[in-house]
Amino acid sequence: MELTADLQSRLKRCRSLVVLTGAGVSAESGIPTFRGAGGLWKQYRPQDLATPEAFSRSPEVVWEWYDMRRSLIAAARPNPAHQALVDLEALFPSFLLITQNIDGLHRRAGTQALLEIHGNIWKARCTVCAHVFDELRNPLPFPELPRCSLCGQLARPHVVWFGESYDAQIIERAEDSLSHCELLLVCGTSGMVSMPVFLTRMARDRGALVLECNLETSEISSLADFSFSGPAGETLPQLVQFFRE
Ligand code: BJW
Ligand code: ZN
Repeated sequence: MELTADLQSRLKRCRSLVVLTGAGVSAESGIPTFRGAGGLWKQYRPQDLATPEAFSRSPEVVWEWYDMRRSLIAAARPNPAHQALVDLEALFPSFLLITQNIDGLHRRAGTQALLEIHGNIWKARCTVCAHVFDELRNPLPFPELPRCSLCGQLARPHVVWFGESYDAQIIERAEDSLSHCELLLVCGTSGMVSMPVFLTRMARDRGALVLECNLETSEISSLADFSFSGPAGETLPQLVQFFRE
C-alpha cells in the first residue's frame, strides 16, 4: 500500500466504516460482472432481461436467465475479498455493508450488517400482492413459472431492474449510515448505475474519507481519497492487515 503517512493516521482514527460493493467483488468467485470483458451485458441486452417491460413481454425468458445465473452462483464460493469484509466488520465498532450484488455471497461469507439494495437472486416477489418469498433453491421446473406462495399469482425475481425505483426504506438506511460514517470503502463497482456515485458523493460531502478498490479506473475514482488498483481478493486482505497493525 502506498498511502501517505497523513492518510494512514487519518484512517487509523476511523471508528465507523461503510462498504459499498459491486460485481467486481464476486468476480474472483467466478461470477461474471456486467460491463467490461466477459461481462453479462456483452452477451445479453439489458432491455431484454432486466426491465419490467421485458418481464411483461416474456417472463419465461427472464426467469430462464435468472435460473442460469442461480446455477452459476450455487456452484460458487465466497472468495478472499468477501472474507476480508467479514474481518473488517469485526474491526470497526460501527459497520455496514451495502451491496449491489444479488448473489448472496456476502451473507454466505458471514457478513452480518448487510443491505442488498438490488435484491437477492434467491428470492421471488409476487407481481400482484408483492409478497416476498425464498423458495428458489432448486432449478425451476420449466415451463412452469414460480407462483406466489400466498395468492398463486405470477412471481418475479426479487431484484431492482432498470427503470425501477429502489426500496425507499433500504435507501434511507443506507443514507443514514453514510451520513454518519467516517470511512467509505467502495469495491468492485463501475458506478455506471447512478446509486453508488450518489451515495459516495453524499458520504464525501458529509466529511467521510473515501477509499476505492478496483481493477480499473471507475466513476468512483475521482471522488476517492485513494484508489487501490488490483483484484479485490488481494487488496482487501492487505487493507485488513493495515487496520490490524
Ligand atoms: C474488479 C474485479 C476484481 C472486476 N477486483 N474490481 C427511470 C427510468 C429509466 C431509467 C432510470 C430511471 N431512474 C434512473 C434511471 C437510470 C438507471 C441507470 O443508472 N442507468 C445507467 C445504466 C445509465 N438507473 C436505474 O434504473 C435504477 N433506478 C433508479 O435510479 O431509480 C431512481 C431512484 C433512486 C433512488 C431512490 C428511488 C428511486 C435501477 C438500476 C438497477 C440496476 N440493476 C442491475 C440488474 C438487476 C440485478 C441483477 O440482475 O443482477 O444491477 S444492472 C447491473 O448493474 C446490476 C448491478 O448491481 C449494477 C451495477 O453494476 P456493478 O456492480 O458496478 O458491475 P459492473 O460490471 O458495472 O462493474 C464491475 C466493476 O468491478 C468494474 O469497475 C471492474 O473494473 C471491477 N472489477 N473484477 C476489483 N477482481
Ligand atoms: Zn401474491
